[in-house]
Amino acid sequence: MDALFISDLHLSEERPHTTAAFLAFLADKAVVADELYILGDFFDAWIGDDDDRPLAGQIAQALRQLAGNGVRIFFQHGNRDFLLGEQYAARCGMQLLPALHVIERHGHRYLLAHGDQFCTDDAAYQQFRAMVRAPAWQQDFLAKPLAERRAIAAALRAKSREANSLKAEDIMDVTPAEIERALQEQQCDTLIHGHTHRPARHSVPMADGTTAERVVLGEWVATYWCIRLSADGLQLQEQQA
Ligand code: LP5
Ligand code: MN
Repeated sequence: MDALFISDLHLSEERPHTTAAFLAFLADKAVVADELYILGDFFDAWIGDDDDRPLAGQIAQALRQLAGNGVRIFFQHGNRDFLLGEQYAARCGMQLLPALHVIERHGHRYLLAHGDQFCTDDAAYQQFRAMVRAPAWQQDFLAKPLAERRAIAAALRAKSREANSLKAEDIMDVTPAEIERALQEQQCDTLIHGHTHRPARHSVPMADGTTAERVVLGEWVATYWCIRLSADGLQLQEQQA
């Protein structure tokens, strides 16, 4: 049983090389896996399943083909594509997962998350997150014409970039106490997440004296990142696109 995990591709029309790298990844690595987990910020921005941009169609077709080859595909939302819905997931042949999801493999319990929920020192972001994850807010946003949604998303990106440039680096990383709490609550020994764009493997000392692990995926820019989980254990891999 081989599972692959990816996140933070930030697919967009402006980054055609990432789309090409993803299609190559599907044809080369994913097609021989059993499961593919996409852990958010797959798209750089998602404003609704009714967006008719060609990129959405191209990616849906590629994922559907992978699913047709028998690979099970799972998707967790990121802070850029939290509006990706059941309709688009069905077009891709993938299953949407909740913000925290546990899988058991080879005697370990793995907690999967995008990772933004652990950045609790970033109070401004958590406040923003609570607002845009509320169903009523989403209904209201999705009822707006596409052009208006596009303009709001672009304005928010600009605001976010400006806000980030003023935030300290460690505020935008995960809060260690949140990691320990989540692992403890879900009774897991490994956490896999993305979002911070700080790919690494970290040991996490737990209150009960055991040591858990936190494995962080990287952003797909010049190289791409994936985690492979097999009977041999877990590997964090970086590859030239
Ligand atoms: O994304 P990134 O890496 O720049 O920074 C994130 C956090 N920012 C975000 C905001 C997104 O970038 C916005 C883009 C969304 C695109 C698709 C949206 C479609 C729906 C649009 C509806 C909202 O997630 C950033 C974190 C950083 O990660 C590290 O963790 O710090 O958080 C922020 O920048 C939030 C700011 O601190 C506060 C933003 C205030 C904006 C309030 C305006 C509300 C107006 C609502 C308009 C309808
Ligand atoms: Mn993110």
